[in-house]
Amino acid sequence: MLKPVATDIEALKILDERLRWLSAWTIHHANHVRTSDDGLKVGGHQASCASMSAIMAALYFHALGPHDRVAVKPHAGPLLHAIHYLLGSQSREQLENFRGFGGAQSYPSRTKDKIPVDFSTGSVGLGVAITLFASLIQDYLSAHGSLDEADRGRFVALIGDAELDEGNIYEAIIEGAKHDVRNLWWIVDYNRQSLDATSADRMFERFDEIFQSCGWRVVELRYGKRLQTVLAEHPTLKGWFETLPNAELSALHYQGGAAWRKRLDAEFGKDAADFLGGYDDDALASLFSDLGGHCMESLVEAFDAAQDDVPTLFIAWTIKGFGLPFAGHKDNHAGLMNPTQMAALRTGMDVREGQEWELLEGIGDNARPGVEALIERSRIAREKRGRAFGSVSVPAIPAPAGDEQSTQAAFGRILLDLSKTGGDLADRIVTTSPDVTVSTNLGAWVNQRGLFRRGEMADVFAKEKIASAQKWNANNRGQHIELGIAESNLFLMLAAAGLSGDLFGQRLFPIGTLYDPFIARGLDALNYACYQDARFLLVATPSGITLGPEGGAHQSINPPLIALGQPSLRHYEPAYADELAAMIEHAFRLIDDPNGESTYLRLSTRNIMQIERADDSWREGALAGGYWLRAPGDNAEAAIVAMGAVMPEALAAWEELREDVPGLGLLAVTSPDLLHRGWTAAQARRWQGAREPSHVEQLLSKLPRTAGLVTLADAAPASLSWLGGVLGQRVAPLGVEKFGQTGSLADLYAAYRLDGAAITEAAAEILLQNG
Ligand SMILES: Cc1ncc(C[n+]2csc(CCOP(=O)(O)OP(=O)(O)O)c2C)c(N)n1
Ligand SMILES: [Mg+2]
Repeated sequence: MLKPVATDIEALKILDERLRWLSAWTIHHANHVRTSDDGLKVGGHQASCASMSAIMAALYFHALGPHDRVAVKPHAGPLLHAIHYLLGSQSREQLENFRGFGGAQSYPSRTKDKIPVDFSTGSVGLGVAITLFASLIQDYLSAHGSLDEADRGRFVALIGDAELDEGNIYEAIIEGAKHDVRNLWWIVDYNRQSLDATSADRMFERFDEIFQSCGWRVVELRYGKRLQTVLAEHPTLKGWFETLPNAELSALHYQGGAAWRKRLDAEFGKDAADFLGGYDDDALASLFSDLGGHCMESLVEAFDAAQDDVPTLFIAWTIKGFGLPFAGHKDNHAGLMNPTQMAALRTGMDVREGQEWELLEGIGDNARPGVEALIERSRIAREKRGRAFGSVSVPAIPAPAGDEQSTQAAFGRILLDLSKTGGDLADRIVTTSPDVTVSTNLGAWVNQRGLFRRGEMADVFAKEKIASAQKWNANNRGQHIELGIAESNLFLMLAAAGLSGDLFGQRLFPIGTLYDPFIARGLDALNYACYQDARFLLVATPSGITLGPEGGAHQSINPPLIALGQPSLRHYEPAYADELAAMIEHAFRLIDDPNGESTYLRLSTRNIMQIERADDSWREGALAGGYWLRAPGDNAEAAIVAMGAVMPEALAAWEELREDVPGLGLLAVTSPDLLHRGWTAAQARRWQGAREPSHVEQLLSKLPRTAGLVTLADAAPASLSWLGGVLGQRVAPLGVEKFGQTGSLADLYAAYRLDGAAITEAAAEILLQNG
């Protein structure tokens, strides 16, 4: 990093003001200038942007290196667009269409924005924590020899102070401490205001302690240089200033110089007279607004001083809405300047009417060369990076042998085989699990490939020759990253590892395992990973009441419905080991495919008899969401439609009923998610003239419209009952609608109506209705 010279500081201050202008103008334009057809409020956060324009100017035009990656707090999105506008990587057209269809997005989006966005943000807290996991992945890649020292960077999160209430941040720093995380800068825009109000006082001493105890350095930027000097000369004033509650401080910032004067006069009387005599109202307001987060000298100095790799929390004091008419007002979060206020700001910033979008408008001739030079120097690596895809060859993955198997055990075997066979794919797999590595059958893989730690960590039990199936030496070549029990961290880890191709130019194949019911625990982080198109394989096992004796708290019910509604995540639920092997192979291909996605496998601990296959014709259907395990006859009156671990009940019922129900078929559904998507996509295509029916339509058209479907899943019955809507066939849905409980499979299947008797009754009902 180049050392700033005095003229750079001046140029940075000018850029700070340009960013404040451009972000405010972009939002104003979308709300007040662009015509609106629907009368909907467009919105935007002028105050949240003004609060951190200096911080972002100091970062992007001074402190950031070409390999640094930044998560920007969602409501500062317009500042990021303004920065890229100045750098030449954002177009005026995109800014004019801010929050419009296809325009610059409200909150930074990796996939939808045209500018390079390192991490999408929106759901506060998650953008912060993903930087920590990205840094871990950087260390992982370096340790594995896949990333040159020169290509390493720092991970920066720009955080709103109220964002620090999100618990996932603390889960992340605890995990980070275990892994000696480094190269992080988290910068808090400490404007002491949230969305609703001013934030709680004195929490910051606590935040300091929490971060410090996790190994972080905390740097507080409370005062700008001017205010710091003045307060140093007036210790009593300083003492008073530092005990002002957040709400009072914000109110004074909003009210301005006259209010400061009145307040100081009331507080200190004659003692303040001399001091106050030295300032007019504007100067007084400006002095007390000189907080650290608005002072370019302080910011540059602090960033320059933190060049080692110690994770650092900067607490930069700011004023929400700094320099705008609603600065400090507690209601300013979504506040928008009206046209008169905007015109006043424009004049105040020397922006000529009609020249609002001019890049360097209002910058005097003397200052221009300095500003232009700074922009030029910062242009490195600002173009949107190409995403690394399609470079890894995925070998065929054979099904593990065995007449009786569970999908969970088969998963463990498949990974063990991969670890032994080796090759590029196996070397690029990184597994991770929130303290359920052993119970999700990853143990054998870890025995082979080891735990990842930057430093060597011996397995004490193995060294002492104490018998154990798990031999967990840890070193920097290990391929399993063990996490504490925090499912949100699992998904953030998968998000970071799943972006490795984009972030580091090196594709990883991340596999995360957890118990199916605990998906809900990290759901927003899972959605967040999918939202930014991170690629991974999620293996959720065990699932459903099929878990039996372990009971209701561990028996999942609704994850197939979650998956049905989750974009960019494909749900597969295999019954047999060969289906599972095909799905895993396919999931690996999808990870490395530009048009691919992530995969969620819902597995079971139930050992079931494997099926004899005449050929491979089932495979294509299984990967597309379903296939006829027992083809229906002509004019069949009914079919059993079953998914996953309850397939033996479905098969047994099929055997029992097929004589009474002529032509009875058995449809094995492997992905309600894919069937549903295909169905709606085919409908949409039909509007464009394409007639090709979807996979589910083809499957169900083997039955007459009058046929009935008995659907069966160890999950919410709505996972499959919608199938009746495809061709209008009648449905009798069987599934789990109440919380599970302990019991043997026979007891539970009978109580929850997943057994042969229930299938027979459901079939009878449908046939009676038909008759
Ligand atoms: C998980 C989540 N909950 C709620 C919101 C809505 N929201 C957006 S910004 C915000 C307050 C942010 O305050 P702060 O972090 O201090 O940011 P500032 O605008 O003050 O910089 C809230 C509640 C959200 N985006 N994400
Ligand atoms: Mg705030």
